[in-house]
Amino acid sequence: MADDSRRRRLGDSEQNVLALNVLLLGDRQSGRSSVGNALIGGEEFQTGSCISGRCVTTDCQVLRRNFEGYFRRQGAESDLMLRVVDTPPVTPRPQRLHELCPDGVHVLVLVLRADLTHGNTHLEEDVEKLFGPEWRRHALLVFTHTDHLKEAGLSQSVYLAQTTDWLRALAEKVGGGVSFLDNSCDWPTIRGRPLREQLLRLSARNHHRALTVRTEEP
Ligand SMILES: Nc1nc2c(ncn2[C@@H]2O[C@H](COP(=O)(O)OP(=O)(O)OP(=O)(O)O)[C@@H](O)[C@H]2O)c(=O)[nH]1
Ligand SMILES: [Mg+2]
Repeated sequence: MADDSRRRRLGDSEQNVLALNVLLLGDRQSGRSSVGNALIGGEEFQTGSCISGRCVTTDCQVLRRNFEGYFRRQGAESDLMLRVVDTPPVTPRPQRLHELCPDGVHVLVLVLRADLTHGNTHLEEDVEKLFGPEWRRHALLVFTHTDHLKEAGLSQSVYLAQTTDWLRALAEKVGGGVSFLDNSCDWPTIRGRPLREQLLRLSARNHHRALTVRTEEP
């Protein structure tokens, strides 16, 4: 566990910086890279459709963005430095994750499509192997493709009530709750704002402690 707060020199004064590592996980074409773009407020993660069955993201990629003076902490202004790790659809190997996030992961973002039904996968087991049973306190669920819900006239609460039992149970268990994202509208920086806030609140609830990657079997 690590607290990643530090200070950045700003001329004569010093500025607090809160650095958070965020890991995106989800099935192929779930919208992970689009969520990453919303979080960093850019278009740097490559997105698109699978071509000849090949996913767009084939290796982990880390992008960072500093949001200056993003929030106040203990009475002082603080930057928010997000380091977002995009992943291929298979759960990354622990060693690889450890290389990318030696200080651990503050927030796990599980990305799912709202326009598809989800059978119970090995997602929870895989994540537990990586981080141990504490992981749920650091996780939030993001449903993408919510434009399809709007088109179908389905509210978010009705959608959640109708979804599969395991997913509803997971939504209730994760510390950060659920977020709905329509990546087809707005600029990434605007679309990502509520998600950044949610992520920051979750991390604050965990006192900005990071989950360490388990590189050895317990
Ligand atoms: N309509 C709509 N399209 C979306 C939404 N989110 C993502 N997409 C589209 O879905 C496709 C896949 O999105 P990505 O963000 O690349 O998904 P991914 O999970 O990173 O995909 P892979 O890396 O190939 O597994 C892209 O064409 C996106 O533009 C959304 O909320 N609504
Ligand atoms: Mg991708």
